[in-house]
Amino acid sequence: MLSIPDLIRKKRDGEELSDEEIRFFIRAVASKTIQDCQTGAMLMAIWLKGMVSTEITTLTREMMSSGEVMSWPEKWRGLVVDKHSTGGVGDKVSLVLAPALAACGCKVPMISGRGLAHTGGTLDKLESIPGFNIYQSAEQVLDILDSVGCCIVGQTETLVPADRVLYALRDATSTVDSLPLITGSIISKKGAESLSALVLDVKFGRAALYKDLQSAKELAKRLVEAGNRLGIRTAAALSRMDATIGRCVGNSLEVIESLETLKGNGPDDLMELVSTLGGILLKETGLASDLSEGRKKISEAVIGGAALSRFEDMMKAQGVAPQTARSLCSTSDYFSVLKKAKHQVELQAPADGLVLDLDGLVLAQVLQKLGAGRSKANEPVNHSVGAELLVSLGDPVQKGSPWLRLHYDDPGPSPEQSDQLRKVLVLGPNMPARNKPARQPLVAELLITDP
Ligand code: IUR
Repeated sequence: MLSIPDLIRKKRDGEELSDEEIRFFIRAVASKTIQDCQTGAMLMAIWLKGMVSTEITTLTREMMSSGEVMSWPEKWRGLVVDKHSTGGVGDKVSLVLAPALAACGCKVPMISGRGLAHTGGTLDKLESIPGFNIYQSAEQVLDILDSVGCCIVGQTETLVPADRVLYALRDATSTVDSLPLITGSIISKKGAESLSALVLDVKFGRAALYKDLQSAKELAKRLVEAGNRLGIRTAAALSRMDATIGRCVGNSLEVIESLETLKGNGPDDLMELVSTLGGILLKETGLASDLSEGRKKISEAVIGGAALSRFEDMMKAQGVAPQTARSLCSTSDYFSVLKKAKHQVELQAPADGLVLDLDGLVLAQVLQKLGAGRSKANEPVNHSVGAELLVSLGDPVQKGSPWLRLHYDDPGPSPEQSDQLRKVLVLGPNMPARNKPARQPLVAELLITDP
């Protein structure tokens, strides 16, 4: 007879748990027949002693099987894909990537999350569009994928219930940052989507979960391995997260930047991420023969307008009035549809110089406090709060010229917050172009397993 205290002791003493023991634990979690203190103790034992890769695979599989597992029509075999990002600042990749992949022939049941702490969430961004409904049943997802090819929705109650319980207790027991637990949580949800291929955007840098490339790579390897073991063709990109992705941060502003990108006017860094992540998925599904063809197909879908048209259809399928969707996709009068903050103020450069750094973490932290983000789950966010960067890394600026436009509602930034905002911009001496330090590549490494 298995007993929970025995399993906790075993892991506490650094022993490996068998498949049967992990299954027993996860079933007890999902059926709520285990006490929270026991789950918390097991989480801490896993945090302290870790898990070997066979344990992680079993944990992931059992978590996945704790709820509904989606199924797709046979004709979509090999084409169902998704992306997961470990969280960033200004990360609006999903809004561009999902419709671009759909335009290239993929089926994309993208299950996204909300923002927490300083990182933004795709669902919050989409909810700044009046009428956009992120709650869609499994049948509705199937219908939307059939007619449009992509949808972006929240996690349903029935998908991976064990993760919901474990995640809340990890938060309460300081065990969020455990490789086996992160891997189980992320990959079990992707497994329940019955994906053919998955790409992970694992970020590193000051505004990322992991600050250095090495630890981000450790996580990426675990995720790729767990995904592949569930039968999903899984690859990862390690991308830098120090400044912001694109120039806009904040929910409505990021929707605007995504729409501009879908109209062919996107910033280089966002386009690079979208085409790399999308290119990997097209290669993995066989819709492109290699990464470079995949990248090209994704860029063409974005630049040529095919992705914009899918985005418009997706909005309509997810509850946005046709008139509203049309207006967002055909004009640039975005604030006739999206809510604009009460105040806009421009910050001016304190001196002449070259933009050496833009601190995405500090910017995101101030915006979060001004209402763009939440500090605990389920808090509402103010969709119109945000900021537009008016300069990019490496740009020369002149004293007094505007470098940031802040959008805020009352009460505005406190004197300390204004001080922090000024520190986002780091200037260095201006210099001739040939002496400028080379920009670090946005995508540092790819982890792609060849079959
Ligand atoms: N996102 C998830 O889905 N699970 C996790 O554990 C983390 C982020 I950290």
